[in-house]
Amino acid sequence: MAEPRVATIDGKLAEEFAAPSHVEELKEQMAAFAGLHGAAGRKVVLITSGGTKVPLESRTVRFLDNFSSGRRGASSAEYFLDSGYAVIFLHRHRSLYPYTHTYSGINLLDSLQLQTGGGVSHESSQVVVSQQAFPNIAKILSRYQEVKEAGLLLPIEFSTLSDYLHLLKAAAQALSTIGSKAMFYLAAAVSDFYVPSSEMPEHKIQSSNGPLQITMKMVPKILSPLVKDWAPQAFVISFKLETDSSILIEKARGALDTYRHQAVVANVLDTRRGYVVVVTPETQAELILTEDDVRKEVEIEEKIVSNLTEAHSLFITKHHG
Ligand code: 9Z3
Repeated sequence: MAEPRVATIDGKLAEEFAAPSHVEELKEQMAAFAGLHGAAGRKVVLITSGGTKVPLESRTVRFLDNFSSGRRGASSAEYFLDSGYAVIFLHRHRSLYPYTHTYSGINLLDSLQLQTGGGVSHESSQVVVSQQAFPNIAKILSRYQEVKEAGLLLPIEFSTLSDYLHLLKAAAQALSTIGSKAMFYLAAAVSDFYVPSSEMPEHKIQSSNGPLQITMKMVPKILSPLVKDWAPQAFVISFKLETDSSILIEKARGALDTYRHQAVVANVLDTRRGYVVVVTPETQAELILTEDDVRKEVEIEEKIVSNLTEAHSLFITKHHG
């Protein structure tokens, strides 16, 4: 008899993907965070953000990566916080981060000035931030501090595909205690391919061996156990990225049919900052950033989050009210 699918994925996770050493500790932190905010009547969203690193050698010199900057996740986190959610921000190490993401392109040293106050020693001088170089810095800093003091943002980092898979499973289990109040917003760009640890060379692959040929395996579809077993009552949103817009919606619908979750945010690589489609089993909403929005510095994430938070409220009342 065929083994149940979940057992297969759990088995694969344990066998072929090394768990980060502190996964249990992080799971407890996430469970405590969810319990606290759930008890306070708050909804909790788990945002995944950034790309994944897939090592080609155990003592890793080389790895497969992808384009994702983490801006979608970082910016969305701010809008979720503004909508009253508590946020677990599961993000790629050094990818963009809520509140600081606006300033990611800025050279810090070009934006600061030294005021020496007449003395010669650097210790007695003051460093002044130019508000021109950091637009809206006072407002953003004050909001960041507010969020931090209220304990509304729990940042958790991953680097490799293995870290990501184990931490997402831990997060799903940790959030299962708050049922439909939990939302999963899976914006990270996760590799579809990997080299199992059993097949990975220990040392740096030698170029003296000639051209490199690698066979990669398919990454198990983590959405399946997440929806069916780990957090079956949660509101789950996946993202679908394509470069060919003609297959986008069909792919998004395919994912909904396969995994039976609540919505797919579909986007195309080149236009992802200004156009997405939120696809649900019954509906399809095009979200577009107009020229007027751009002038007013509205971001597409504001529209995505507003669409999904509304749908999440309806979901809670309808299914578990
Ligand atoms: C997305 O589609 C995100 O919107 C982006 C955001 C990664 C494009 P940035 O980080 O970009 O702001 O630079 N995320 C999911 C992409 C993905 O890999 N989905 C897979 C697929 O489409 C599986 S879930 O098959």
